[in-house]
Amino acid sequence: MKLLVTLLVLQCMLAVVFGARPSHLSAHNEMIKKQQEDGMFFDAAAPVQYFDQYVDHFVDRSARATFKQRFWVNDTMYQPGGPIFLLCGGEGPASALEVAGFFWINNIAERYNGAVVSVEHRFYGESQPFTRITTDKLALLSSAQALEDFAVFASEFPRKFPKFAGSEWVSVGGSYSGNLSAWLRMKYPHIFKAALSESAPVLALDNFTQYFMTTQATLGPTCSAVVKSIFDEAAKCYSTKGQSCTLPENLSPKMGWAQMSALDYSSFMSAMTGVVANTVQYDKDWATGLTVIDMCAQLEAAAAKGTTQLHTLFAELNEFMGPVDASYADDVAELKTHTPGDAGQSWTWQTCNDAFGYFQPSSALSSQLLPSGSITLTYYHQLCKDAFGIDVTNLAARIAETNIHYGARIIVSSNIAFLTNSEDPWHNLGVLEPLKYCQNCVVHQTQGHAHCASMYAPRSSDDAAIKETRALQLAMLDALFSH
Ligand SMILES: *[C@@H]1O[C@H](CO)[C@@H](O)[C@H](O)[C@H]1NC(C)=O
Ligand SMILES: *[C@@H]1O[C@H](CO)[C@@H](O)[C@H](O)[C@H]1NC(C)=O
Ligand SMILES: CC(=O)N[C@H]1CO[C@H](CO)[C@@H](O)[C@@H]1O
Repeated sequence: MKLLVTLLVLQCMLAVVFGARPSHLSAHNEMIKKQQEDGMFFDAAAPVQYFDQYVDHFVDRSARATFKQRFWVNDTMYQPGGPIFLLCGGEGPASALEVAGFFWINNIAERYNGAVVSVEHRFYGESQPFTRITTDKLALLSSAQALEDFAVFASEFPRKFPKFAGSEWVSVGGSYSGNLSAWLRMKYPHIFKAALSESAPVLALDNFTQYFMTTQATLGPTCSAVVKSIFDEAAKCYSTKGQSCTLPENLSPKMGWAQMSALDYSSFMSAMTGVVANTVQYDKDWATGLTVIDMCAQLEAAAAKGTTQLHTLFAELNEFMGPVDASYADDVAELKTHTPGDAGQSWTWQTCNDAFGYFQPSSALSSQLLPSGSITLTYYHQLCKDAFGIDVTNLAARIAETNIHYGARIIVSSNIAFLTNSEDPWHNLGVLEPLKYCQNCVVHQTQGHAHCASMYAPRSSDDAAIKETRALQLAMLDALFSH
């Protein structure tokens, strides 16, 4: 569970990711109930369909096995010749929800008489090439294979559904799939005419210390200090081997403080950051039921009453993220189980093997929030090694290679919208400067919003900043499609 908190915070819809984990069903159900009350759930459910996808795109075509890749179509708004918006799956299960009106893309489709199609990413949800997964099979889980999946899907689709012949494709994605979306347009401009890419970390980075710096900035100084007091207490418990420690049992490791190794300590501390990091990342825009303002008000009020009250509240808040208790051995064991559909495992594999990095250590620069050295880069590197046998001592070199290969922030293309959000810790790895070689492209940061903010269906509470971000995307698409 914990690995979802530390590494998998790179998905637009947190609930869907958490839904994959049975141990958290109760928290998940609570959240769904809340969303239903907010009118965020939909009666219509497009039927699930399956596409025969190649397991390995890079071997001889005649030798290729296939697997069933899930997808959903909403063509309610479609008129012949209208564009098809392909929602690229990311690092979690996909569902009918994605084409039901949960996202703004349905309104866009309506404007251009288009269709919305959601395709699940290989190795996530039920789109599993193998029933049993071993490390050598995981080699087929890569962004390169995933991009081919989407390109092959879009090319073959009109053959399966002739009424869509002649339609042009627009790729759409947020977070990791925002990266895939932009990439599709850049790699296959003959298949994808345009791309919407929000909150995409286009820069691979091993030592992603800015994650907690933005988290800290979004919380603000007072709230950061309150949170820091809890983490400092944990640091004290660890360094004194529990001799001097006021944390209650539900904020303490099961193994006991005295037994903790440095790797256990990193594992534990990254779990401790769960509720804080996720509340910041999904603030307002995607209702987890807790906004930064709510959370900080509660934490500050509890802190004013005393340490015990603060610790009790923090444990309660963290409950939703799963028990804070964590150990390095558990992390490795969880990653080694190789269960198909285990998003935590698949995503950790990709960060190690696809050389994305995206690891989130504490640093001297985020020391207003996290004690220095509490979450180390060594911890993440060791996980790659112990769970998957991937030696990441040269990860920095491989990441440099990935960035050279794909250009990172130098985008030579057209018709791509790169959106970031100022409160989102991931914005640090996004496209932030105007692009010189990208025609009819949008580079824009929405102030005061979190991960994937403009992707969600419009609400009456939308502010001017979100409206502007939407208008910029429509202006880009208006130049391409009639409405
Ligand atoms: C398709 O999209 C429209 C417009 O958002 C929505 O009203 C409808 O319920 C959707 N249909 C399905 C099956 O999701
Ligand atoms: C990671 O980056 C931080 C600040 O950017 C730096 O202080 C630290 O030494 C780096 N760690 C490693 C292992 O490179
Ligand atoms: C277009 C794009 O966003 N590409 C990036 C996707 O992510 C990888 C790894 O972070 C980058 O190397 C690509 O440049």
